[in-house]
Amino acid sequence: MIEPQRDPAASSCDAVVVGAGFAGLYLLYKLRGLGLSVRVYEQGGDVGGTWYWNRYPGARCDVESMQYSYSFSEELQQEWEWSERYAPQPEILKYANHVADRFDLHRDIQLNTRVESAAFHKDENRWSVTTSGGKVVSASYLILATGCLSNARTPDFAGLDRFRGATYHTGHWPHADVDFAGQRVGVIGTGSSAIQSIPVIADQASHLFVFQRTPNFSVPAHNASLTPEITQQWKADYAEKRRRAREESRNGILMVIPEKGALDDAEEARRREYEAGWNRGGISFMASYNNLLIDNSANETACEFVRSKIAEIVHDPAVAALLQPRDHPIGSKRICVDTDYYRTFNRPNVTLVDVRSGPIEEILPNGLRAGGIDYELDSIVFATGFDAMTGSVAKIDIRGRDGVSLNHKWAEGPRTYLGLMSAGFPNMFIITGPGSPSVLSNMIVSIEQHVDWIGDCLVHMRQHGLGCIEATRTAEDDWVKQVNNVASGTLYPQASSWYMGANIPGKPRIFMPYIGGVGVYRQICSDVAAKGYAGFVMTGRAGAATSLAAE
Ligand code: N01
Repeated sequence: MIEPQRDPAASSCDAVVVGAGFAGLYLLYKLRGLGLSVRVYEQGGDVGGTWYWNRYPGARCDVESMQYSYSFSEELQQEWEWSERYAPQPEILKYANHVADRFDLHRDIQLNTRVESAAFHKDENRWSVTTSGGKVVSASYLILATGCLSNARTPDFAGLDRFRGATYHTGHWPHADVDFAGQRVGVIGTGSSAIQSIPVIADQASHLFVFQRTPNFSVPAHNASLTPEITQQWKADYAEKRRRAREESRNGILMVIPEKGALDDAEEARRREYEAGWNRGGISFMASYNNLLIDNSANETACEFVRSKIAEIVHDPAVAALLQPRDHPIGSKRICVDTDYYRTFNRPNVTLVDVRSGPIEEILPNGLRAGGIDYELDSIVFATGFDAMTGSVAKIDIRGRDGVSLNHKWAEGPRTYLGLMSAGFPNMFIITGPGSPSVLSNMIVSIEQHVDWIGDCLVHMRQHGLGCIEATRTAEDDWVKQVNNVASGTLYPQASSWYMGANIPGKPRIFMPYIGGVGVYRQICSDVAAKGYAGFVMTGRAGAATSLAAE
C-alpha cells in the first residue's frame, strides 16, 4: 500500500487526542503540564463522553462516587462534593465540566468535531489527522481516548424506518426532556442501561412492555444521600485509599474480599454472607467469596441466591421464572445494579415479553411484532448496547506504517501490546484499549494509569531525543497470548457477552479486556518502563512540532 502524502500546509501540534471524556480531559491536563501542545477533538456538543451521551432516565454510575472520580489533584478531590452514594448522570456530567473549567481545558478542545481518518508518515514520524470539518492537523502523537462503550448499536430490525412513533437509544439519548406520560412504551433489552431506566419509565408510561431476550443478574444499589461523615471519612484518608485501590485491588475499587471460597462455608453461613452482600448493595456482592469468578460450583451458589431473591420479590411465578438468569455464571457478564428493577414487574402497567421464545420479527408503523403478537407502542427505547471496546476506534480510518489499516489488522480481533499500542501503528496510543483492564475496572483508575504511563513515556522519549515508539510484533503476540490465558482461567468466556464481542453479528469472539487485575497490570506496565520500555522499539529524531496555527 502507498503511504499518503502529508499536506505541508497542515497545522501542527505535539499530540492529537480523540475524545473529551474522562480520558481526554486528563490527557489534555497531563500533556499540557509536560509542555506539549495538544488538540482535543470531541464529536459531542460538550465534554464528558459516556456521561454526555448516556442521559437516559435513571442513568447513574455503578461505582460509588467517592471512588469514581479523579485522584490526580488533591485540591479537586477535596473540594468536590458528591451528593449520593452513586452519582446520577447529570452530576457526573457537571463534574466533568467542573474539571474542564477548573483546569482551563476548554481552550484546547474542539467540540462537535469527529476525527474521520488518520495516517502515519514514517519519514517524519508524524500523523496527519483529518476531522469532520475537513481540517488536517499534523501531530507527533495520536491518542485515542474514544471510550469503550461509545458506539451505540441499534439492531437491524426490519421495518424500523416505518415506525411512526419516537425511537430512542439509551446510549444516544436526546438532550431535550423526554416525557413518556400517557404513552405505551417498549424497551428492548435488559442490560444495565435497561435495568436502570425501566423502573423510571414505568413510573411515567401508561404501559411499559419490556422485550427481554436474555435475563441478567442484578443486585440492589441501595443508593442514598452521602452524609458529611461518610464523605469526610474518605477525604481524611483519600491519598492512601486511592493508593490501595490502584495497587492492591483487582478492579480499582476498594472492597474487602474474604480469604475463603463459597464452598468453604456451610449452606446457612453462605446464605448469611450473600444476604449481607445483598443488603450492602452494589457490585461488591461479587466479593462475597474469593472464587466466584473462577469456580462454577461456587458461582452457582451465588446464582441460586439471586434467583431466590427474584422469586421472593416478583409476585407472578411465571414472570419471576422468566427473569431468572440460567444461561451464564453470575458476574461473567457485567453484573447490573438497580433500584427497584425486579419489583417493577409487579406493577399492573408493566408486561415482560420473552423474545427468546418469540423473537422480534419486525417493527410496525404503530408498534412491533414479536412471536406472532402485535404490540402497539407510541415510543420504542433501544437499550441494545454498544459495539464495545473496538467500535469507536473502527469508525476512524486509521492507516499506520505503509498505509496498513487498523481495521484490516484487527479483522480477526483486536491485537495490542498492553492495550496501549498496536504494532505497525507507531506513536499511536489507546487509552483503556482492548488488552488492558479497562471495562473490568473502575474506568477512572485505569484511565489515570494509562495517561500517567504515556506521560512518563513521552518524557523519556524527549529526554533521549527520540521521535518514534512502536510495539514489537513479538511483544504484542506474547501479550495477546497472556490476555487469553488469564481469561481462560476464569468463568468469563462462558458468557455470550459484549466483553467477547458476542453481541455484534460477525464480530470475532475474543475476550477483549485483560482480567489479571489492575494492581498486577500496573506492575507489569511499570516493569516494562523500568526495563527501558521492553517490547517497544524507540527510534528516530523527534519531529519538530510547531504550535497550532490559527484554526
Ligand atoms: O447494553 P448490554 P447496556 N433483540 O449490551 C439486548 C455499562 N453500563 O447498554 O443479552 C432483543 O449489556 C441484549 O439481549 P442479549 C456496563 O458495563 C454501565 O445495557 O444479547 N434484544 C441485552 O439485553 C454495561 O454492561 C452502567 O440476548 C436485544 C441488551 O439488549 C454496558 O454499559 C449503566 C437485541 C443490551 O445490553 C452495556 O450495557 C449502563 C435484539 N436483536 C451501562 N439486541 C452503570 O454504570 C440486543 N438486545 C450503572
